[in-house]
This record gives sequence, structure tokens and C-alpha cells, in this order.
Amino acid sequence: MKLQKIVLASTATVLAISTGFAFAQFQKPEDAIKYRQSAFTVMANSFSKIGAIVKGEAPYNKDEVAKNAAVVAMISTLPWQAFGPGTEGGKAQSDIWSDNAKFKAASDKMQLAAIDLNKAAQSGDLDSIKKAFGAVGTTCKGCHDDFRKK
Ligand code: ASC
Repeated sequence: MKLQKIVLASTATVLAISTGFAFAQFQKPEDAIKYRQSAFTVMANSFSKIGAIVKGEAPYNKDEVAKNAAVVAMISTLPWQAFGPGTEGGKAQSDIWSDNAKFKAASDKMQLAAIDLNKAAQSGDLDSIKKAFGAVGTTCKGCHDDFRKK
């Protein structure tokens, strides 16, 4: 099975598992901050590679988009476990902890949009990829507006 297919099949499972409890352990708050920032960095790197294609700055290549969308879908499941109690800091706003339900809803939205982008990427239909890319970008921005320090 190709990586993308495995990711597609397993993302829903990972989502279901990770909603119930945080499974990462961090020694210090800084470790959690570093972990979540690293995950966002890796995700943004793949997302922007798709963005270059969507914006017409790079030629469309199905495998390239499929690979990067799979990375986005997989990595999108990871940062949230590193926002546990006592890990305030970095660019995270305090609302993440004071209104955690809203933060969780925003993160779920992003992960579901990333699954849609991955499906579109595996299908190879550029119009669907463009739509799904825009939808993911909206969820990134929404969360940044509400929960990330400027
Ligand atoms: C990116 C990136 C984000 C989102 C966001 C969309 O490429 O790093 O955080 O897109 O800017 O509005």
C-alpha cells in the first residue's frame, strides 16, 4: 500500500483516538512548545508546496501534491496533544486554555479539512485540490486569528 493510502485509511482512526486523551508526554512546557511548533513548521512546509501549485507558481505534479497532502493530513493530528495544561507559551494565546472547547473544535475542523485535501490530492483532480486547499487555509487562518499571538 502506498503511504498516501495508508495515511488516508489511518487518519480517521488517529483522529478518533487522539480526541479522547493526549498521548504525548513532555518533561517541560518548553518541550511541548517546541514539539507543537515543529509540527506546525513541517505541516506549513508541505502545505505551502501545494500552495505554490494552486497559485500557479509551480507546475502541477500529482505525486508531489499527493505526497505533501498526505503529510499535512498526518501531521495535522499531532500538535494538539502538545497544548496540555501548563504548557502556555510561544505564540499560543491564553484562550486555548480558557476556552479549550472552542480551540478543540477549531483543531478538529482543520484536521477534517486536511483529510478532504488529502482525498482530493489522491484523486488528482486539480479543481478539487484548489477548493480543498482553500478550505484548509481558511481553517488555519481562523485558528490563528482566534488563538495565535500576533
Ligand atoms: C500557510 C501557512 C499557514 C496558512 C495560512 C492560511 O501556508 O503557513 O499558516 O497557509 O496562512 O491563511
